[in-house]
Amino acid sequence: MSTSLPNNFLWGGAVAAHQLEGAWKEDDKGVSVADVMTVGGPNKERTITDGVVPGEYYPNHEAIDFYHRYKEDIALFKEMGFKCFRTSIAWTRIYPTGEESEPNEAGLKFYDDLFDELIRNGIEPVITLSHFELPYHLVTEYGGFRNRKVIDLFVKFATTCLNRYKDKVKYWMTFNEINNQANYDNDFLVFTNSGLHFQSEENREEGMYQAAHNELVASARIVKIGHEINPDFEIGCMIAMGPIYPASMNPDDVLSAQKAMEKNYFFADVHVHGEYPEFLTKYWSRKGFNIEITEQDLQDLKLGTVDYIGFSYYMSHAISKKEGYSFDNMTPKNSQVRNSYLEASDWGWQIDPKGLRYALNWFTDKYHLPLFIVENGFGAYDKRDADGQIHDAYRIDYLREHIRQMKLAMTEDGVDLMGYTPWGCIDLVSAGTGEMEKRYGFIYVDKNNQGEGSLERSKKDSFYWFKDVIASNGENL
Ligand code: P53
Repeated sequence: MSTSLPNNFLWGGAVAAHQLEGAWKEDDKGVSVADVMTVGGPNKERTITDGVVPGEYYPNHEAIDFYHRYKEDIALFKEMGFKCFRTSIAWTRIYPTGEESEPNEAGLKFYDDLFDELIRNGIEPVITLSHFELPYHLVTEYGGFRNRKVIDLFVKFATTCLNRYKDKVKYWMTFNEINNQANYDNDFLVFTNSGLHFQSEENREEGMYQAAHNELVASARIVKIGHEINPDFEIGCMIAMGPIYPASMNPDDVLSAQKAMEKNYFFADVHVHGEYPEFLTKYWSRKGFNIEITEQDLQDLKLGTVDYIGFSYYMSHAISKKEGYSFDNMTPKNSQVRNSYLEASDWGWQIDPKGLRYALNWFTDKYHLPLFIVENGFGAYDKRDADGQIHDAYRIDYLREHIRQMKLAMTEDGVDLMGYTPWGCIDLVSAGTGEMEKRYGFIYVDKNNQGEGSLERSKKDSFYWFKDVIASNGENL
């Protein structure tokens, strides 16, 4: 059968270590930022506690116990026909505090076994080096990525991984959704990206830019080191993409949307071009920010530009310029509006399949690099029907419409797309809320928001649907 997608298209699924592995202390794993966050809800933020507090419930500690069940889960991925599987390496399994001089062999061995099992099943590992998993020790000791010392510690960790798995892993990404922290008002986003825990007198925005700079330098150094270790490596960045539309044709709204896009996506400019865009350095000086950037940093950025752009896509946003706000003090919080053309999920995420086509074109026009959709999906409450099955037609609808737009972007617009890995292919702990019941999976996991359940796995309707999508290389939707 001739299909519109290339034969080597990477269909698969995506997860992150801290959201499914559990075993938070096993084999000398250290405490990570994910281990000190409680459970929240649709309108309730997770609480970041002062270390691990007895009596609190931390959903990531056990998660779905993938650490002990990965063979069973990989068998299900294989049954669906996955060509690849995206996960991350938990930094705290390899360097429990981040500061050890020698890596923890038990942690390294776990990922050897995991990658071997994937490869044995014909599934290519796609690996994120930093997915909201900073050692908590580096928060209390150094204030997270604001401190330059953490650049070296992260490069050490990444270099250990790139060397160890150089013959098992070809596709890498450095920092997951590095641009989430552009929303510097949000405690969760700056904590998970960079381990930032602000005191009230600090300038949050300036602190965020410093941490982001340190990460961009670390990323560039890792790209360069990676290519020296194995020239066949494909090393990408990872951007959270939600296009920001103008709420109206009012030129104020149009310009506001453009400016908001710049502030949210300059991270990709630095990853791809190896330098800061002019608008940002001008913005910093207008605001009186003093970001420490050395001559060596500028060289490092130039030498470590990425091979591809990985990105997540869940929703789009709309923005309207409000009276009294200038471009410089607009934030998503004070200027975002609901898009009346779109429906939303139970968590208020606006469903916009065409926004995915828009995003693919936007990235292509701007950067001319291969793209990889490494997250997309629909978080929803699932219920067992009278027949005991989970009929998740809403999830299938969401994914089908997004895949349709993705195909149009490839066939009609000529976008160069490497693959598509829906988020949370097996139910896991939500990053944003810590809930188990915000589900994305093709595979149901029996566990609730309070941590009760057998952890038993079962197939939803979407499991059989996605299997057929992959088998037909995207033709049977
Ligand atoms: P949850 C915010 C906005 C868009 C994506 O998110 C985000 C976030 C942070 O929550 O995160 C990514 O679990 C992230 C995953 C996460 C997934 O999207 O809040 O890379 O770790 O689980 C979905 O529904």
